[in-house]
Amino acid sequence: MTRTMASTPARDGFAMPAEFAPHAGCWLLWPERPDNWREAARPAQLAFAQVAAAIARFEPVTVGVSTPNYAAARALLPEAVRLVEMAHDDAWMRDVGPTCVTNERGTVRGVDWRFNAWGGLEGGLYFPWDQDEQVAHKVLEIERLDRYRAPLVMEGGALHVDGQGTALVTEECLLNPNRNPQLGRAGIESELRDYLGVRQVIWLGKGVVDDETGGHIDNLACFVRPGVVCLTWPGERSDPQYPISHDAWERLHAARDARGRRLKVVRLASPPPLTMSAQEAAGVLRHKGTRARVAGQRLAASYVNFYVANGGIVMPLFDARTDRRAAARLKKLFPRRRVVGVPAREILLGGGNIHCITQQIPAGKPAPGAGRQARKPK
Ligand code: KQY
Repeated sequence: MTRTMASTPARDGFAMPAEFAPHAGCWLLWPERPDNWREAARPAQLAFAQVAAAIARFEPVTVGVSTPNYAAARALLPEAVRLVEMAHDDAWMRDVGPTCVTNERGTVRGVDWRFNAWGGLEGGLYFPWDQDEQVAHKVLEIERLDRYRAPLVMEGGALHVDGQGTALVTEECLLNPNRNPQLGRAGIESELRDYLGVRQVIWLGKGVVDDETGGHIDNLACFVRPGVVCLTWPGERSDPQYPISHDAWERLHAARDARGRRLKVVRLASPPPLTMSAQEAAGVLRHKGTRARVAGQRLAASYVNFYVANGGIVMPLFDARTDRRAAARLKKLFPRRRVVGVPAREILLGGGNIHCITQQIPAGKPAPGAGRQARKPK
């Protein structure tokens, strides 16, 4: 049994490791809802299966799928991928899965954030989201990891850490009153210190233009290693993304990390502006309460939305004009990892990308006696 701890990770000596630290494995969810994924989610399922297969080259992968979709998913996924039945509302494991923390002894525990579908009734993307809200707990049960239930509405895609005490977030997302209106900047920083075990929070301004999550950091910038941040950079100054990336560039250069270091910032050129076609939009079922998909809508495409696996980088491919350059850049940034590209337009049409659909479980060993005794049942 998974214990729900009455304390906080920081108090217990736990902190979130960086994504580039070793993993025990990776989790995804199966895309199913026809009001977010076109053509009853079939093209997205093919793309997710390719992502799962690519990550499975580097580390164990588990996919959560609803009961009616189990057989079809099993047929599309490689045998090496473990498939488990798990109810969910949509397929964004980064945001609905646990954020894992570790201590010096290698014990892994999970933070289970409150989830409100990126804004609840004030701009959230769908209703209801009660199945998504239970995903993190279920993953922790299956992984036999103890759990911290955080009081904060938060998504895994809204934060990055360097594993040495620094977190990277955006104001657009974390200070949006549709997440934690009772908390200001200081209150949110204090919760991040408690639940991620960080000492320094670096605030960027806005996220990627038209990112429906409300400015997730995982589409804008990420740590490549401690002291080095990779930032999405548009091709044209006239692009509305330009002032946003420029502002992030300036803030990153003005910042110090938890160890007092200045940051090196590396630009990762974005694909040219991409939009949803009329045919793509027409394939999505309209449903009251779910964000509509409209032809001509700009897609929040960013190569920063890659997944760091053990020994690999699984990156999205968007456009033949820019993919190769982005892959070469990532290869340079991660010289000891193999860069694998996966065609990701179908994931992008659903509002996110490879980083958003994955969640790593850090390597570690379970605490001796973990799960023998419940401390605070919920
Ligand atoms: O960016 C993410 N972490 C998730 C994207 C969610 C989009 C929902 N339609």
